[in-house]
Amino acid sequence: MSVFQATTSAPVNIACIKYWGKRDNTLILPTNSSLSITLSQDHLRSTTTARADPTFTETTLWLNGKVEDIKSGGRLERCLAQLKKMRRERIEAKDPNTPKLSEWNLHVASFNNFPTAAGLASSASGFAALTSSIAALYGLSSFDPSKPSVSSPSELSLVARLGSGSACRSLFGGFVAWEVGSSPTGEDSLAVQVAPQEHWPTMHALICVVNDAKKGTSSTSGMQRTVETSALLQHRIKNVVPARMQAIEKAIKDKDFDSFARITMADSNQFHAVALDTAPPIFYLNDVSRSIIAVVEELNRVSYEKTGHLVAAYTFDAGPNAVVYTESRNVKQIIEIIVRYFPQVESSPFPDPFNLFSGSQ
Ligand code: 2P0
Repeated sequence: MSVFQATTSAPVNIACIKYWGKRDNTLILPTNSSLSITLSQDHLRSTTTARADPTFTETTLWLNGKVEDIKSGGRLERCLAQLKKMRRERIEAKDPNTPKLSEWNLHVASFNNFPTAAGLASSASGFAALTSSIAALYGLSSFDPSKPSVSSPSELSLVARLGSGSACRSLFGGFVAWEVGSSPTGEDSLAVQVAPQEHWPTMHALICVVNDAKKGTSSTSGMQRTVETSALLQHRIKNVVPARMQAIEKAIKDKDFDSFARITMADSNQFHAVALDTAPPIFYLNDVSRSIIAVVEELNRVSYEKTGHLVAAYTFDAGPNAVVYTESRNVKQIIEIIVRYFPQVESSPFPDPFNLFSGSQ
């Protein structure tokens, strides 16, 4: 008897231009474009196995070994419905002999190798891995380069987006834009690769785990409150992000680290300003986060005076953890400095544990 099962994994992505705000909460359509780097090493990944079987009495999802509720009309159900529709239309309708997997229940098991919901983009890798594993199970994506794929990564990014906005960017490696789109039905709000990882292989991301506890305000509810209450968000959407998207894409194409770093830090700071401009205000950074900003700013000031160039760029998502982008030649120096100023928890003067590991992007 045939077994219908597929396992894929997807990494976390870290945004340089932040997504914060939806214009459609059901279809997950953003208020602005965003751009991220997908991490390429094994530290921060979700791995998902999907299996279809006619004997399964219901569809079940396990997240890190625990059964998750599948809410009726919820995000997961919308992703599954879309993948089933693609399977029906693109495969089963064309070949009457092919098994009708779209009619069978699924068992889906997903594992994160890092803390869930700690501002480390677990929903991004999670929904990207879920989408790609079911797409592989359904024959929508081909792992054999000699066979044409019946769906492109950008098309699958539309499905992952229905699960979690930032997930659409984890369908690609390297440097990835999520285009805001203008259609009310969302078909042009998809991810595209700006450049593959090999384009700028010296770019590294240092992940500084300031606190791996579950975050206080979820991104979903936080950004909704921001859309409802922040005047600064409207300025950001109209007057800031479009020019920044163009400028950072150019910086990436030119491998211009100075411009990349300035834009990335400015956008992280504006995102946190917008969070603060929300009523009631949202605080994601803590004292350790702010100290990391001070250290990187000072490093860049000294480096700029000496060489005319910057050495590092910090960015923070919806939590206190820092990601520091730097190029290969500066990784050792940056790690040494961070560990000197933020010793590991045993001897740390700070209340929060501080762990650091590095990976190339
Ligand atoms: C980003 N974040 O661009 C930004 C920066 C957090 C700060 O994408 O509601 O978990 O599932 O679409 O994708 C977090 O938002 O929110 C996020 P939903 P998501 O990476």
